Amino acid sequence: MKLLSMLAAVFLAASPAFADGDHPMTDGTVTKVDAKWNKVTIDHGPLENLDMPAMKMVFVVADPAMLDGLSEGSKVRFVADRMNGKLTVTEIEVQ
Ligand SMILES: [Cu+2]
Repeated sequence: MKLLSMLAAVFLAASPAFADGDHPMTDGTVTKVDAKWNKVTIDHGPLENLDMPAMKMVFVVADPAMLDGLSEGSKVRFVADRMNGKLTVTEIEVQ
């Protein structure tokens, strides 16, 4: 039973239809990718879960692999949250 629910969780996480999760995804445009420091600068719309208005700012990424496929000018949808005190991208997809 445990294994089955784990598999279900993996399946749900991998399915774009469920990507919204707890937080709605926010639109943004990547303006800089910093692979050395696992950071990405995003010109983003309002982030309701962080009570943040639209702005351009630097985020840490939860997983360095998230930077693959991102480049200056990429249109993205993403979720950000505070992790260990740092504003961190927890999900991101290129439009
Ligand atoms: Cu911001």
